[in-house]
Amino acid sequence: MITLLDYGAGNVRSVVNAIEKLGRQVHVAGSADEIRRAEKLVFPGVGSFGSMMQVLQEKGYVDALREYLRADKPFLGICLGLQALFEKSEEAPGIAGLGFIPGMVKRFDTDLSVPHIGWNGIRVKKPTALFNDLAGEEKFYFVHSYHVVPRDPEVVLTTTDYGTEFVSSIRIGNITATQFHPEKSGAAGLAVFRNFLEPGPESGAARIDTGNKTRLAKRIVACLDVRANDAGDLVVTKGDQYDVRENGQVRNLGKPAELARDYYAQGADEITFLNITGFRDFPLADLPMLEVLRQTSRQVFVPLTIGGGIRSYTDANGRTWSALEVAAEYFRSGADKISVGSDAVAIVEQYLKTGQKTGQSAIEQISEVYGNQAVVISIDPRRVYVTRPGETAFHVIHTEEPGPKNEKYCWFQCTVKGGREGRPVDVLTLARVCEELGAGEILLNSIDRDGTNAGFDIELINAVAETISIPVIASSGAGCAAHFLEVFTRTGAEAALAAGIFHRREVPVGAVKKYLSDKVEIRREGT
Ligand code: 1PR
Repeated sequence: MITLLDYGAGNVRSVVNAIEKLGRQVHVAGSADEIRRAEKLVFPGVGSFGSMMQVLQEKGYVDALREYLRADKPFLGICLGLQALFEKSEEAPGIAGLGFIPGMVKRFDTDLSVPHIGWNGIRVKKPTALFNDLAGEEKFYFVHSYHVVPRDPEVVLTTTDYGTEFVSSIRIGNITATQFHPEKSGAAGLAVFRNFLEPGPESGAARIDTGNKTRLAKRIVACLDVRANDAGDLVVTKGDQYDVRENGQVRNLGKPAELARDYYAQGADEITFLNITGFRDFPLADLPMLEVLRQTSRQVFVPLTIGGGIRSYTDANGRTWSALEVAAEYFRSGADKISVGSDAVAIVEQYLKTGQKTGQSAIEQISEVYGNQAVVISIDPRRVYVTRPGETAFHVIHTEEPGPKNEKYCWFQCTVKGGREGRPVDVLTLARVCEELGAGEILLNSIDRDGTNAGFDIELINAVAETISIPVIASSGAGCAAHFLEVFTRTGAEAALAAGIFHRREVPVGAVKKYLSDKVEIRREGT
């Protein structure tokens, strides 16, 4: 029996799903005694170091965990489950970790985007059965701003490069812990779980460190815009410049969970669901959408993002739900990240009025509990042309794509409610403030390019990527594989998202990856 330590934050669902996929049962520990009695313990940590240690203390788990670790029983820590083993973290000064491994946890000190999000490689430093059946070139999914620094180099199992070489997993006896997420790392991650659950003799396959630096892959994201059609069925749809109706009917391009599974099999590095009418309906009443997430997360082992309607609500019974509660329900159903759209614009407008952080906004609250990496801001900007920069107070760029009256300048206006309403905020201000409030990633759409197949808006993406240091997911307009190459070589985007070309099967995910494979760093699985 596998025991899972769930201290209440983040997505343990995906770890349960990965273990069950391998035909094993999981018992979720509900007390310190169950931790002590466990035979094999998996500890997936999500969120922030301080809040994790606080909850472990409150639940009385700290001593039980220390005893378990000292007994050298099989243990697999994941992400914060690795960091917890150390003495302390720069993320939460003054708060003690479990102190099982001498050393500390430090923030990345690099010019690259932080968090380090995406698929990166590992260099295996010592023999282990954990990577049996792997070739050593696989990539694993990382998402973190802090990394461990053990005092004793002997504990290092693998390292990874991201600006600097950092420790990406450790092993001491039967205690193993990884910074990367095996449960989100496709077939390679499932192999790691299998090797932990059924350890065989070490086969040596993936233990050679070639000395080559590992490289973070550019991510290809498949996006599924989901809503109920006029018959009430939840369907994947797709708009042209956000208009999803054709001859009066909502376009129906397939079933959400089925399409997500297909894209995973084809090698998509992430799947994003956008509940595009979530802004007007209470999303927790949308049980089919939660069910889509549950089904998908049982079969798709790459990160899942869900957006649409993440804000506070008062339901029909007068009960008020905070955005954090809405997000929590999505995380419980299998989401790894949530994306906030309309509410982010409202939050930023409020912030600009007062210049004060309140700690109460959806962005602050969700990132506090689940970590910055779990909060994506989905922006729906539209170009507004002007003849000269001083004509408006918003951030203006010079554009090579003149407006209808040959205007040479434009700004990018944020919209809400699926592009239906423009707001007095420009995209650069929105992205900057959201980063400050704790967002971990920007999903940058473009209403002008959406569904046009005309390519990504390079000017927009460059303007945003140069303003912030968190990763940007370029979105809208992909019409062919070359557009992905263009966005990766001409902008600092870390990921590129497309919808229409995948749904219409014009260019499958695998074809995009094949085209990119000798041109930019990508994850090869599924191609
Ligand atoms: O405002 O927090 O409730 O979130 C609503 C979410 O739904 C937002 O993320 C918003 O972008 C999205 N949304 C709302 N209405 C529409 C619509 O199309 N009518 N879809 C919509 C936005 C944009 C992209 C699309 C890319 C790629 N979809 O994500 O997938 O443009 O398309 P392409 O490759 O075919 O060009 P809230």
